[in-house]
Amino acid sequence: MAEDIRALIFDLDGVITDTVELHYRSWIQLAGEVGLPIPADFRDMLRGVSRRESLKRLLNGHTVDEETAQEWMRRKNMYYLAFIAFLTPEAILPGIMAILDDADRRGIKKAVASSSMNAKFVLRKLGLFDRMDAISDTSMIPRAKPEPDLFMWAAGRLGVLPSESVVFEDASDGVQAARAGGFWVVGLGDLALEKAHVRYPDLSGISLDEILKAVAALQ
Ligand code: B16
Ligand code: MG
Repeated sequence: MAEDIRALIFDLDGVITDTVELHYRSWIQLAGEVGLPIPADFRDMLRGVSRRESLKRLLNGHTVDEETAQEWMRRKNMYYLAFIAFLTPEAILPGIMAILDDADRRGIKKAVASSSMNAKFVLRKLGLFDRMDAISDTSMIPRAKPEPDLFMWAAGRLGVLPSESVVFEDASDGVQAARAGGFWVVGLGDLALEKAHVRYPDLSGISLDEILKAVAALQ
């Protein structure tokens, strides 16, 4: 039953805001400086994967020593921090605010679970930090998606079961992580998210009521 859903857990990048593009531009800047070719589909390869895994995908089979890897990740993050410094609430993706407002009216809790170590900073810039009942990110939970840890910690913090929670994800690693934890999953975007329980291109015009009914129909 839809009434059994007690929490919504949102991925950040690609769900609440489109920082995918800013991660991409930061890696491109680094790649240009150090002379690395950009793999085809690199933008989508970055979705939901950790900083370390993003570098691995950029290296595309090449290897660098640990000192170089650390320096490149640090530089990429510096460029990313410069981009996100300009984020404002206008960067919140369509549909999110209405869903958060409706969750509040219904007494449904809200959390963010992100593979980004910058998640709290981004949420502050978007004006959403104080609207969340829990926030988990890889600065505190080191095992990124596709491991379920980020979602499990958020549910524990909220005091809800995974089966009482709906996760919103735009990346296959994120869908895999949420499914591994036993959560209901709404997949967003045009990537192959066939393992999500419910799918939408994005949340524009999608009400929480519609989402809860779609989940209830599967129970
Ligand atoms: P950082 P999410 C992920 O965030 C991004 O999708 C991914 O592109 C990024 O590499 C990862 O966070 C790590 O970010 O370098 O800031 O720690 O989708 O899980 O909210
Ligand atoms: Mg994402």
